[in-house]
Order: sequence, then structure tokens, then C-alpha cells
Amino acid sequence: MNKPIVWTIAGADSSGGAGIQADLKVFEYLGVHGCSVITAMTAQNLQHIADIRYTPPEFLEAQIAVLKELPASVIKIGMLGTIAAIEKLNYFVKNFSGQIVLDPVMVATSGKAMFVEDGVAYKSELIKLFPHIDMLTPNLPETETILSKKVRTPQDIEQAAQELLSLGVKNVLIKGGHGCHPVFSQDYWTNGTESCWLTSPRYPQKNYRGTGCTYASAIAANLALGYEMKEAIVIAKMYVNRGIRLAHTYQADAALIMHGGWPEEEIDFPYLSDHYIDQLPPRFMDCGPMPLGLYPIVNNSDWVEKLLGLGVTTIQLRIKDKSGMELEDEIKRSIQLAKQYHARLFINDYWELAIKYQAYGVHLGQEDLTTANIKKIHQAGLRLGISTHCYYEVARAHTFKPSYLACGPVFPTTSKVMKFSPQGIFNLSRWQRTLKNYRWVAIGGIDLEKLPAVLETGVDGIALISAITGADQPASITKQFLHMIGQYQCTN
Ligand code: 3NM
Repeated sequence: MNKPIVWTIAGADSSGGAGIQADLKVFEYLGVHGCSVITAMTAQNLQHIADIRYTPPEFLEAQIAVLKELPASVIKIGMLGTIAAIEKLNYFVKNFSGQIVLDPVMVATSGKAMFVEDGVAYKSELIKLFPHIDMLTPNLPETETILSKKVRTPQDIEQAAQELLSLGVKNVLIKGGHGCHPVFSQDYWTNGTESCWLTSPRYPQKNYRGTGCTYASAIAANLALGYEMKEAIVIAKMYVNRGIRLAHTYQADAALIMHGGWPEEEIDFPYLSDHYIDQLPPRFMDCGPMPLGLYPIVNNSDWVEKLLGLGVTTIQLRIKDKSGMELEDEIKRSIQLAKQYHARLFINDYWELAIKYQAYGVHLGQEDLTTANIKKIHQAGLRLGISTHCYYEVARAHTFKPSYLACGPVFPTTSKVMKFSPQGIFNLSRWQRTLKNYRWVAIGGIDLEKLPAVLETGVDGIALISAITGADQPASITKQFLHMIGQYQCTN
């Protein structure tokens, strides 16, 4: 299959750290084909820009025209430099049907202006592009320049993002590399309907070259690979975090960020939260030395009793059809039964009743994360498991440092209406590799036939509904699951 095509329209950096040179590295490493439209040539090293020569507008047009045979699905725009270049581009982007990521480069890290004309005129011309832009990625100084005001506090940043949206862009990601939190670097994303903060470690202050270009290019590449915007941001953030963490320092404070393949290390994974956070919560308690193993999900206490009698040691009670005292009695009875058998019972959704009767743990979906009091669950000493289906949700769950993460649906399922397509064995394995310090629970469409491939990924728990509750002979099937999982987990 041909690789998706992404164009970068930006300046060339003779030191190789930023601009076109950085963009093409990102494209290559993330698996898309990059084409370049060069807006300027710079004579620069890691410390300063000695000279800039802007591409004549007609030659800019010629570069775009000749690339017709390599049409872009996504375009990343960086430094443009002249009003004439913006005018030419405006004409082109109006008719472009793919997505556009604009990194509004106006001032180099060295402090040198990256445009020739009067700043006010340049800025107002740049803003004319905004209605065609899918994602705008300014840092804090660029945000301040565009909006002509100071942007310092988290509230200022959220307000500034709204103001940028009102200029016509569809998404805004305000990068916090210049922020003032001593240990975190925090970015804010919104599309006007949804929003989040991404919190990552702040690395020692250095002149990291090309972070902005790399971030925007990685978002563009991920969009071209088919990821939706919020997914693209999380993966891009991982790429940049790793780049900074492993940067090569060439002179006292000048560092070139490291480029490499798909990011797969927990240390680079951002913490994603609906609201601004200035510290991370404590980790939830672990689930003990034994793997979670077979983890059936059932909807009443009779099933809990039956499964405990068969030797199942991890169960989830997921009741969707009861309320009031009937619901409470089912939960209470199930918790008492699980205690008798020293089993690990997780209560889905009803965290207050789980605390009241001191269940082993609570399992929450992503929607419940907004309404449940996670701090209270932690303080009550219960474990926490969270469902995840994509990068965005894993990053959001990671912020709560739960006892386990569930990855689903691994295969198509008929037990729950899902808006996510199956993740498959490939993603399940990738999650295992990426967040190694978590226990992972696989869920969705798992039966005896698919079990060996799921176990091979190294997951800690195998959650399922229909393979047991829908079986003609549930007791016999349960024993087979217990046997196969037990054998595998004892020998690996
Ligand atoms: N959660 P079965 S999939 C309850 O992906 C549930 O979050 C899922 O049932 C998720 O084993 C799922 O019958 C249903 O496919 C699992």
C-alpha cells in the first residue's frame, strides 16, 4: 500500500534542527511520504540565524503546481516569511480539501523575527489563513503576539484558545514549553466542543531546536495515517517528549531533538486531563501478586456465586437493569460472597455502593471519570480499573494511575454497543509494550479459540461476558478458560 502523502510548506534550516529538515525526518519516521515546498532558505547554526533568503512568490507557486502528481492528504505549514507568500498560499488553501496544520512561526528561538515586513501587517495577513486551518499550534509567545495580549495563567490560556477559535481555526493547541510550572510542561487543546490539558515532565531548560516543527509535523503525519485529531495530538506529544528526553546537546545549551520510530515508552506518555492540574494524584493500590487471570463480567449475584464456586478469583459485577434497594442488595450480596472466597470483585459504575460495602475495587468507563469522585475511591482503599479504547482515553486514564487498564474491544463484540472499531492483537501488544508498568486487561469478543493469541500478548487479565454467560455449559467453559489461562500464566 502507498504511504499517505504529507507536504510541509516551510523554511529550510541549514543546521538541520528545525524547519523542513525536521519535518521530513518526522514524516519518514512516522511512516508517511513527505514533500516540501520551501518558503525560505536560512543560513543558521545552533546559536543564531545569519541570513534568510525568501523564495520569490512565483517560485513558491511553481513548487506547489508541480506537486499535483503527489497530492497531499494533509499539509503542515510553518514559516512563511512574506506577505506575498501568504497571499499565494491563501489562494491555494481555499481550494485544498485535506487537513491543514499551521505552526504560526513568527520568531525564532534566538529571538530573530522570521518575516520581513511590518509585524502588524504580516500578522493580519497570516490570520486570513485561519478559516482554512484545521489545527493551529502556537506556543505561548506566538499566542500573545497573535492576540496582542499577555497569556500567562491556565485561565488566560483557555480564554486565548477560545479567541483563536473565533478567528476561524477548527482546533487550537497552545503549547506550554514557555510556561512557568517548575516541573511540568502543559499544553491545552480545544476544538470548541471538547478540550483537554496534556501534562508532561519539563526537561532542563535548553535551546531545544525544532520542537514546534516536530510537534506540528507529527500531528500532520498522524492525521494522514487516519488518526482523529485528539489521537494525533497524544501520539505527537509522545514523539516530541521522547525527542527532548533523548536530545543531543551540541553546545552548552543548544540541543537537537532525537528523531525515531513510533513512540512506545511510558515515560513519554502525557497525562491527559479534562481540567488543568498542577500535581498528579497518588497511584491506586495494586491487585496483589497473582495475575488477574480469568475475569468474567456478570450482571447478578447468582452468577458471582456460581463462578466463585468454580474457582474464579476475579469478577466484575456490571448491573445495568436494576436500581434502588434491589441494586444495592445485589451489590452487597456479591461483595460478601467475594469476601468469603477471598476473590477480587470489581463493581462497575456504582462506586459509592462499592465504598459503602468495601468492595475490592471499582471499574469505571471513560464517561464515569467525569462524574465519579476518584479521590474518594482512592481514600477508601479500593482498587480502580478503567476502560480505554484509544490513545486519548489511555492518556486520560493514565492520569488517575489506576490499578489496571482495560483495552477493548480487542475483537468485535455483541455484548456492548461500541463506537470504536476492534483494536486487534496488534494494538493490544503495543499497549503492553508502551505502558509496561500497568496491568492490562483484554476485553471484547474473546472466546476459547481466540484466547491463545490474547495470552501471547502478555496481558494480565482476560475479561469476557458472552463466552461464559452465553454458553450452553458455562461451568465446563469456565473450567477450560481457567485451565488454559492458569497453564499459560504459570509458565510465562
Ligand atoms: N466493554 P464479550 S467490550 C463490557 O471495549 C465491554 O470497553 C468493552 O463482552 C470495551 O466478551 C465489552 O461478550 C463487552 O464480547 C465484552
